[in-house]
Amino acid sequence: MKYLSKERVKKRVKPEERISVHEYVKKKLMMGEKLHLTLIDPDKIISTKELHELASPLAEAGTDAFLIGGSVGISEHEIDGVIKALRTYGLPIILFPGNVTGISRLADAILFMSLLNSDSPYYIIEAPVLGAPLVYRYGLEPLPTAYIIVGYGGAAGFVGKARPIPYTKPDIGVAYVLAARYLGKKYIYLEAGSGAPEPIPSEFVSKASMVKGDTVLIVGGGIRTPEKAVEILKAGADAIVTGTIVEESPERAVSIVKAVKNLKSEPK
Ligand code: 1GP
Repeated sequence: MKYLSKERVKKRVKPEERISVHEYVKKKLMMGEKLHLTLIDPDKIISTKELHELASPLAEAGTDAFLIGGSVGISEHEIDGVIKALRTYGLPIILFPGNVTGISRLADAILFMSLLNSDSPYYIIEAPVLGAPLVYRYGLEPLPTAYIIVGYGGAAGFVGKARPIPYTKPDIGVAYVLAARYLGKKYIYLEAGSGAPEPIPSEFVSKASMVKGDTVLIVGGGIRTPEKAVEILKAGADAIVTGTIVEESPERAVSIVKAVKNLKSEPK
C-alpha cells in the first residue's frame, strides 16, 4: 500500500480521498501484516548524507514509517531538516516527541502521548496540553497514545520521571494496558528505553496483548536481532520500533525489517 504524504496528497488526490496515517496502520494490520517503525533521533544525526545512508536501505527493505524524536537536545529546526530529507522515501513521518519542542509542522502525524506511569503531572497531562494547540495549528494527525515505561527505561524513563514496571511484573503492565484502553487510547507503546540491555520479555508482551482490544500495541527498546523482533511480534505486538541498532549496524537493522515484513498472520 502506497502512503501519500501531505505534500503529495495536495498535488494528486482530493482531500476526501486522503489516507490518514491511522488508516494506513490499521489497513496493514487488517491485511495480517506486522509493522516495523524506524526511529530517527535528530540529535544523533550528523549530516544529511549520513541520514540517507541509514534511511535508504531501511525504506528499501520495507520499513513502514519513520518515527522522529528523542528525549534530550531536540529542536524543531533539526526535526524539520530530518523530515525534509526523509520525504523522498514516501513513507509516513510520525513525531515521537520527548517534550513540546519535538513538534514540527512538516510531519504527517504525532504519537500524541501521555506517559501513564510518570510520577510527574507534566508528562501525564501538562506537556500534552501545552503541545495540543501546536498540533491543531500545524494540522498534524494526532494518534492518541498511552506511553508506558517498562524495565530499564533509559533516557525516556529518567527524563519522564517514570516509575518503570519491572519486567517480572506483567500483571501491572496488564492493568496499565486496560486503563489505557478504557481511557480511549488507540495506541499503546510499551517502552523499555532506547538502548535497553534487554527488550521487554515476550511473556510480558503476550499478557499485555491479551487485553489490548482494538488498540495498536507498539513495543520498543533494546530490540537488536531479527529473532527478538519476531518473538515479540509473535507474542502479540502489532509493531516494533528500532532506533539504536539503526545507528549501530544498518545491516542488522535491515535484517530486522525483512524478518518483520516476512511475518504474515491471517488477515483480520
Ligand atoms: C526508543 O523504543 C525506542 O524510544 C527504540 O529503542 O533505540 O533501543 O531501538 P532502541
